[in-house]
Amino acid sequence: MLRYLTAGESHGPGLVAIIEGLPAGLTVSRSFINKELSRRQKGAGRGGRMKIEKDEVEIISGIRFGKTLGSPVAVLIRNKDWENWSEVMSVEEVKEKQKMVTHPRPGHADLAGILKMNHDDVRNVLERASARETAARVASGAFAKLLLCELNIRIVGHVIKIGSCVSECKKLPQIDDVSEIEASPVRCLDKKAETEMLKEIEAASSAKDSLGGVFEVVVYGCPPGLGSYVSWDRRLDGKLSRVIMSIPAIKGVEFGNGFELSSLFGSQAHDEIFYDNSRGFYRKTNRAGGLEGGMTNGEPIIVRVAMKPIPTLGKPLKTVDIVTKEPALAVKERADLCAVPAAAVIAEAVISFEIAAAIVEKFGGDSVLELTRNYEGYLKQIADGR
Ligand code: EPS
Repeated sequence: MLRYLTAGESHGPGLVAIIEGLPAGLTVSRSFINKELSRRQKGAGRGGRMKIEKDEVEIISGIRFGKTLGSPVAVLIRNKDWENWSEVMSVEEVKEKQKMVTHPRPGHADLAGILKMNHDDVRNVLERASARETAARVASGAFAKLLLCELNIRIVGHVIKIGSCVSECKKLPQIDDVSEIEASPVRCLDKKAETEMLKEIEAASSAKDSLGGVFEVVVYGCPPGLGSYVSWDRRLDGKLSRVIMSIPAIKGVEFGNGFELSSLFGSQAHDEIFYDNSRGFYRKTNRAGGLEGGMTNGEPIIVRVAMKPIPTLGKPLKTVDIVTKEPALAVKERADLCAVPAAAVIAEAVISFEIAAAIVEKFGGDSVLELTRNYEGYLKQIADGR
């Protein structure tokens, strides 16, 4: 079983992830993990915090001489901003009473969080609910990406909408498009839409507002049969939806043609099956987004994800003071204006982790050698059936 946990507050000393279940013998490059962390920090619309931080992992355990040991991997990402918050976020009692946050932001975890935890200071909630936590998820996902890479499974995420600007690029992004996506400040392949998106982000900034959008993630190279139809909680589309919806501000997810399928006849909605001696079974369309019956079907996995606008606003919305119960304006915390490009990177990470978990579940193996042997045996079994 491959799993991970994260800990850490946004303005605390740092973020931590513990990853358990990585097979032994996986080559780990710290520079690759740091590159993934840096991708998450980029993008037009990111807030002032990203100028302070330069996220990097310190590896605490589980790796020796550049390879996993098979024991839990622990990583630490220090918050550079901590030095400015050591009083406000002090672990020990402090002499001077710190200012409390009492104006919860509509759309954030603030109100439900204080009610649930019986807190009197919204900061006790927002520090953990902050999307800063996703840095630890991206670090964890980077380990999963390294494992997938060994099996030639590749992932690419790109932005298709910010605010009202939609990319006209209809082709599915390929692995060869990655450098072009990386070069775009909004991770968009359509240059015209990119210009419009940047203008819209500029306009939202002047209006002290925020923006959401839609991004798409495609996974190439998954064999058929990851996940399972036998029990509801083994379905891979369900597991993927859960991890994607767990990214802060995500409000919708669809696979393949998703919502559009609901208005088609069955005869138009499915991907007919063909057979060729060299390719084996194949499809001419991929409306299912690579998932049928809760399992991969061998076609690329295609996921589209809707992100709401960031709820922290320079022009705050109405709220209620939690102490006086009087009308008030929501707290103005420093935040991003648009984090859709960053969310695409985070989604790549959580999807990679879930697919790697499905691989470890199906092929087992305590070492990479054992896992790849089992994996190749399965690919051969499918090929021999031809
Ligand atoms: C984030 C760090 C946070 C926010 C942002 C994401 O840092 P700070 O609160 O110090 O500015 O910029 O979080 C949110 C937008 C949010 O709503 O929680 C990060 O590292 O991604």
